[in-house]
Amino acid sequence: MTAPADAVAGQVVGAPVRRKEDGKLLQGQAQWVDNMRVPGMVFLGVVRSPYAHARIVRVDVQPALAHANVIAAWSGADLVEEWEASLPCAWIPTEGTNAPEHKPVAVDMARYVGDAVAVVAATSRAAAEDAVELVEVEYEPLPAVADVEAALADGAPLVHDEFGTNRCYVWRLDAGEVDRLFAEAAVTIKERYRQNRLVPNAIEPRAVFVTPIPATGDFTLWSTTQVPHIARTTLSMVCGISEAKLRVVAPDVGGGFGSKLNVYAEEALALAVARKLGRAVKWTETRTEGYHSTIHGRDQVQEIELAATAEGKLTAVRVRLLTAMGAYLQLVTPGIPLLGAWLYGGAYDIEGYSFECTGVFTHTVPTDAYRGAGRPEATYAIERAMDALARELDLDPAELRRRNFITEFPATIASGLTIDSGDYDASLDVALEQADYDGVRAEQRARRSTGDSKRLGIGLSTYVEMCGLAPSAILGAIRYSAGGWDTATIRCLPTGTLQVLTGTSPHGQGHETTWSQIAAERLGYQIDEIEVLHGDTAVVPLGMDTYGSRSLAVGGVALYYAADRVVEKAKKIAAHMMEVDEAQVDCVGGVLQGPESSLTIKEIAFAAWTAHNLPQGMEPGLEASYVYDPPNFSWPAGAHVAIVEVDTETGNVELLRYVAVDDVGKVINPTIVDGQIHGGLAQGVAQALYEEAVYDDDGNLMTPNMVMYLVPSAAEFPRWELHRTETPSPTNPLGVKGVGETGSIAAPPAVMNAIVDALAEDGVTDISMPATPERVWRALKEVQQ
Ligand code: MCN
Repeated sequence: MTAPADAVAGQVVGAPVRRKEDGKLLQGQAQWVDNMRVPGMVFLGVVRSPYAHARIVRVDVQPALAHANVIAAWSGADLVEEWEASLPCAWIPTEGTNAPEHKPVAVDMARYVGDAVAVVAATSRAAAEDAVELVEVEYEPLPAVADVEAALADGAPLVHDEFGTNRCYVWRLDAGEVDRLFAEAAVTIKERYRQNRLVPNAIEPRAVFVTPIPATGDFTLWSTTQVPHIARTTLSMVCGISEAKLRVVAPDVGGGFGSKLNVYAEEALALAVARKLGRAVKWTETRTEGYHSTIHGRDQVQEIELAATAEGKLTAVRVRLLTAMGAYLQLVTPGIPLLGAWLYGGAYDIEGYSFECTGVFTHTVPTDAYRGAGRPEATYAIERAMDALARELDLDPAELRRRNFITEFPATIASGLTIDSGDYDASLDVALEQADYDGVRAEQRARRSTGDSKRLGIGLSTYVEMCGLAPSAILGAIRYSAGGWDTATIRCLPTGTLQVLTGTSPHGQGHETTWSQIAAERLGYQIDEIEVLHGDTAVVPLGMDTYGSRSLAVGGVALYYAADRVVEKAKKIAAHMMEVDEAQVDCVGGVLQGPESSLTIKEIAFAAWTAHNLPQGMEPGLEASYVYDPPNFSWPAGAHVAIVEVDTETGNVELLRYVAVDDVGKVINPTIVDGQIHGGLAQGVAQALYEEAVYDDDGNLMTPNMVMYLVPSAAEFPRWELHRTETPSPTNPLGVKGVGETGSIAAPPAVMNAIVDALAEDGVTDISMPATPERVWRALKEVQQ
């Protein structure tokens, strides 16, 4: 794909440049892991527990070995020597956290439906699938628990006997005199919400392909991962392979939404089997297998209390969470609720803050990062509670928000972090105007007065979130095991093209385009002259990958600073070539202007390559790198308005309109930003209206595929109405904030507030997500009794 004609140097940042990535995706030329083939490769099949909790009495792989196309098969016990460490959990929030050992294949006990108990290697995928059925496993089923509250009850079946409890950890954050503020408050409210468990549904299922070189002990692991760098470090530890001998490649990756921010059993397994057999190994999940083995999101019970004056000025917020870990701790499972821990006060100025989160083991698929990770949960609780408080005070929810917005920036919030910049009133102004708030309220009143069975509801969500993960020192303080920096290298090639190497690992976010825009503008290249390389530890050895809407605010800023270094060196060379003082050379849009002549960066790059005439002692070549550790998170915010029609006879909810006003600081590419918001909104509305992973009391996943788990399509959504306000972030020279998760963070409370707003006069004050017609209908029946 070529860039539009207007995408020339100096005008590129902020332009709606078409995505460079899309040509190969649309024309079937992408490189997917599952398409890779080499001679002699074998296919893995994983035998998974059908029980949520069962002792593994006996595993007999002999019947599978008798299959003509089966090469090998192993029980968990057969493989224990392969593991030098547990599958990684990089975030143990407290010293006393109960962190279980986590082997890629269970040995004595299966702890969730889907837990791996044996592995087969066969010459074709079909044979591997057949052989999985042939392995004989004798289980002793045990009682299971799938619900966080039931898991903490006396006598609940234990997920890990050795801890004597299902409590994983308790983490607290307290600021200000919360008890006093509650005691003195004119009004207090206490709400209880449930975060439905969600199944991430990336278009591309998970897959891993390992090619070993037995003679040298080298391995290349191709994975559908968001985190090739983290995978290399951690898998080398799990499998006891020198990190220098392990290359991890994330080729084209078809979405992840957090679910591929992980290091999975199957990746370790493929490595171990490749080592054992000395042959290439492939594993690709089926969708149903993925529902049972790829992490889930959310699953939390929330209790939130607000204290306020009679005028509706918030004084304190108190929060208690029970969060499902699932059966094991995956890469960042226990840390996910902590990513929301600072945000339960929302965009509001409060004095006292108390947060407590209890992580709870259940016999279910482990939870972990899913788009928004901790911030959708926080935003949901505070935004729903604000509407509850507005009802209590008989105030308009927009007015209540205005009375409480933080207005001075940078703002150190009660929970202790500092919001970089914002203008929350401005976003709300645009949102209310665009939604025609007063007009919709008038129509709502009119419908009520005529007793229309189709009620109108309008819901707000004035969110703020923290992304751009993250200052390494803060990550260290909250016991995350890695840094939050990222890297960029710019290599000016002699023939007038540019290579940009980034430590981020896009899987749908369009980094090749936006990184090209940043480099083009700084250095005077055309978009098509720039090649962005990523996702291969042999090409970009240092990086922290893509999640937490961090890539632009960290990796993109690293690129900006690397460009500074290129310019710095180019100036020296230009001054030398022009025979003037360096101070007399200026660089604008990649042109080095001296007093009498000018040179482009491309010309300097060629001169630096020939190295015929460089300043004394200067290294040849024009290339620079930068490792950037951000001084703060980035804090996008905005105001979203959902307008719904609720049919009181059937319980059906129709989302009529959705107006989203987002402030993500300066925008590099408005088309990509809009696309990111579209996707996030779709997932946020899906959480509110459609999606829920349901477990029965025995720990069986009752929604094990897309027939039972309702992933909406574009047909279910209205045309998203997107608008922007802009408060540049002062913490980075691009002025940018992240955008990748804003939609999924803001949307659920906007939609649910709209539904409750529609039914408030009927007496309905809460409906759990997803607001299915049945749930809405039942809520109405309950209040009518
Ligand atoms: N951008 C911009 N201007 C801004 C902010 C961002 O032009 N002010 C551009 C960036 O340059 C980048 C894109 O928007 O091209 C997203 O940037 P950013 O907000 O930094 O987010 P990341 O690139 O770090 O992506 C991670 C984020 C997360 S956490 C999830 S989950 C998510 C998401 O991105 N998963 C996605 N978006 C996704 N999009 C797709 N297609 N697939 C996924 O799995």
